[in-house]
Amino acid sequence: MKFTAAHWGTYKVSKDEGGGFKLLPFSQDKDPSDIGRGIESAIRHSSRIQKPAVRRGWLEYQNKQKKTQRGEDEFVEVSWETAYELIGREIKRVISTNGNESIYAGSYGWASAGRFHHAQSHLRRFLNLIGGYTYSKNTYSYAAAEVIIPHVLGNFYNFLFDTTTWESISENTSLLLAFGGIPLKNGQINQGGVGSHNQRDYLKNASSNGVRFINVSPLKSDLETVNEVEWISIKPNTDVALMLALCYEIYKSGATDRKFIDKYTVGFKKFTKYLNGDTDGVIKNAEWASQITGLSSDAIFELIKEIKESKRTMISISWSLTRQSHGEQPYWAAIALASIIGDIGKPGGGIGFGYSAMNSIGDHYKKIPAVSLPQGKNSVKKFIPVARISEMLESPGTSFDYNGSKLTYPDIKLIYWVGGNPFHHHQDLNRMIKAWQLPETIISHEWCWNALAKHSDIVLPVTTSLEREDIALAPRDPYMVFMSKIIDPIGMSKSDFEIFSDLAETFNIRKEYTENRTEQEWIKWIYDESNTLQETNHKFPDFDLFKKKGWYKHPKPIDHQIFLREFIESPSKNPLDTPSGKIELFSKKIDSFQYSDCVGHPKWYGDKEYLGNASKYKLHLLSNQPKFKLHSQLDQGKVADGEKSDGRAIIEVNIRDAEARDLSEGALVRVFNDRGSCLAVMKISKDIMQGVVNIPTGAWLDPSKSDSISCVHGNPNVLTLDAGTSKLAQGPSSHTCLVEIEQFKEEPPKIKAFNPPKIIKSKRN
Ligand SMILES: Nc1nc2c(c(=O)[nH]1)N[C@H]1C(S)=C(S)[C@@H](COP(=O)(O)OP(=O)(O)OC[C@H]3O[C@@H](n4cnc5c(=O)[nH]c(N)nc54)[C@H](O)[C@@H]3O)O[C@H]1N2
Ligand SMILES: Nc1nc2c(c(=O)[nH]1)N[C@H]1C(S)=C(S)[C@@H](COP(=O)(O)OP(=O)(O)OC[C@H]3O[C@@H](n4cnc5c(=O)[nH]c(N)nc54)[C@H](O)[C@@H]3O)O[C@H]1N2
Ligand SMILES: [Mo]
Repeated sequence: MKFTAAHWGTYKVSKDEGGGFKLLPFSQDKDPSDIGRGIESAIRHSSRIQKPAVRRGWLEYQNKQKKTQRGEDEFVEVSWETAYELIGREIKRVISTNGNESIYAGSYGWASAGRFHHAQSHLRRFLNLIGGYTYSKNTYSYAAAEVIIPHVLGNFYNFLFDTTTWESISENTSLLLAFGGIPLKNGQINQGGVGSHNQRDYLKNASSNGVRFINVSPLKSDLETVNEVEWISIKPNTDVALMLALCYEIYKSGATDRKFIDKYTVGFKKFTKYLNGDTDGVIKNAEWASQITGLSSDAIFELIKEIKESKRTMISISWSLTRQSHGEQPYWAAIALASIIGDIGKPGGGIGFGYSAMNSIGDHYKKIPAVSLPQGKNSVKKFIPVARISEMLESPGTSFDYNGSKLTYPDIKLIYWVGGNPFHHHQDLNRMIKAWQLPETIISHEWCWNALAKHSDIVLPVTTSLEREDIALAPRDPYMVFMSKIIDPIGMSKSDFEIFSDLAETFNIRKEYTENRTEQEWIKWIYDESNTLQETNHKFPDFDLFKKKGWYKHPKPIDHQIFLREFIESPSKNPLDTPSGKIELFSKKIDSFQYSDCVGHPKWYGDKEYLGNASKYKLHLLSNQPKFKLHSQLDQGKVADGEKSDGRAIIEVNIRDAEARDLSEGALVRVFNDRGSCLAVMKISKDIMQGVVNIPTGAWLDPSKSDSISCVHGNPNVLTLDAGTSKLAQGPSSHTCLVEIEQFKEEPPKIKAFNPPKIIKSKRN
């Protein structure tokens, strides 16, 4: 039996005689995801990169004369030998003239599942052997939390993965107040692979067990269970104001859990001074929050009543709340609220982070220790917070703040990108496209002609995970899968490992890079080394047996994990990893940084770009995760069509906003602001708050020559804000964005996102 695994699930593969294949649900999967079937139509799609290719302008002028722009140029196909020679020569030149620091290989992105063919690990392993590279820190997923949580609550990854488990919620929670909902569409994913999708069952069980869910979100669909869910629609980016008002009103009414506050937190007094308005003259009461959030004071008091009457309250905050201007604050404010309620560390109570953001969150499996491909050591110390890429390219040498340090941007001459798509993930793409013209050379490995490939100078074709063997071993998922090779590599594509092994030859370091192991030997090495880390009574089966069966389920569940239970049981014996050892409602450390956009306690900052401040652009654009794909992956496949209309992205618009603009269902609209514009198709809905619109991410960028449309396909990142969350985390702010929409009356431009660029057969080939 052959299996394959992806971030969106495990699939049984059935091959037909003509060389085609189908992905069938994995028998162990309770709730298989359709996303995987996207590969059936994508793998041989005309967008597939067949051969190494070099941008003509780069090849002819090596960028000495910038006659052509990245993204607009033709490509020349070359042999692998020529490609390696060009890359080897260029990397050596850049290192000798500008040093390794001038190579950027932050190379953020999800690439494929599979523990051996992890694209970035190969890039880093290769570059570390030749002196290193400027790297990136933190993620696009939750950078603001990654940086603030250690100041407030201790280790971020404990917060992320030791979340109170669903069983504990089902059995003990009375009220689950979910900011940003618990979107089941996102639970399809698990980084590194997933055996069985459980989030739907968990939600259903909790709901049938009588847990009361309240969805605080601009989108109703963010929380769906078997029972009716109360939906409190809130203006995007204003949750902090609501949380602060809940804190203030509970505190003022004398219902604070004083014992909890005194024993487990520091800084409550300073925080309440702010709530009382002692520091700024503004009392953070329900009336105040009502002006900001769009909720009535009555609704806020109703919520307070529910919290007070609830025996056990869980405050859940979705990851999306970090991806907004001041994205540090929703986390800090939610932690303050949970502290005032006092249920932290108790079964089913306290605070939870990102239920259903991935399948493993709130799951009850213990981490399976596993080794990764060793990456070696990076001799370059320079890094950027990952979402500051455009600024880095625009402003070499400029200094900026980050988590208490002053850093400077390096002067990047060469970008090497494998396994991610910045033309998907980054904000304000028009700005990025300009900045992207500045480096001397850009190299990428891709399997399809997406915007990253089209905006590179040298593009090397990689195999997909169906064209090579691998092992799926995600530490937070109990299933391990042997990923069979299903078809031969398409065109001249090679795995990232093969490419870097060959490239290493140019630097005389092939042996150091491969350690004389083949792909198969590395997979076995990962299996064997990981096996040495397992407890004696839970060793993996013999490798050949595992390979033959195709999968293995780790037997050891843990149940009823309760976040921070040990700390609550004994704060002196199990202090938190914060300066005080307690929950910091006031952080002396953050206060000492003297950042005006992130002071020493949770605070409402407002922003220049949210509905409370809308003038020219009156709608708040959300760009949430797509239901039918992972980010931009498999957008060219058939499954992704589920989220499109006539091949274009769909924009969900409240019925009153549609009426006010005289826009009808299915109409083609131009969505625009000062940063850019895209086309999308209208879906009129009552399930989105008035004043809010949503375009899921993932449509491949399809730039147009016309100044009035930046993307004809519907990539929302031509519109989103590219600014750090604050000086503390400098995280991305994609959910902070105001736009306007209007009917698009011209002839609809053709979608060319999936067309390869013009390719010239080279004499050098
Ligand atoms: N507006 C807006 N923007 C967002 C977000 C949002 O909410 N709103 N969310 C953000 C978040 S949370 C994230 S994590 C990012 C995700 O952003 P990315 O992770 O960059 O997006 P992907 O589309 O998954 O990119 C993976 C790329 O790797 C390629 N690939 C796949 N397998 C291989 C392989 O084996 N080798 C190589 N070399 N390449 C391979 C795929 O073809 C694809 O182009 O987006 C962020 N951007
Ligand atoms: N199907 C699918 N699943 C995925 C992914 C994917 O691409 N496709 N990506 C994966 C990745 S990399 C990540 S990081 C996670 C991300 O997981 P999340 O961060 O949960 O993802 P989103 O879908 O962006 O956000 C969830 C909801 O938050 C709401 N929201 C946005 N802004 C606000 C706000 O200011 N206030 C409130 N109250 N609500 C708000 C939106 O309505 C949105 O639908 O998802 C993972 N799961
Ligand atoms: Mo993410």
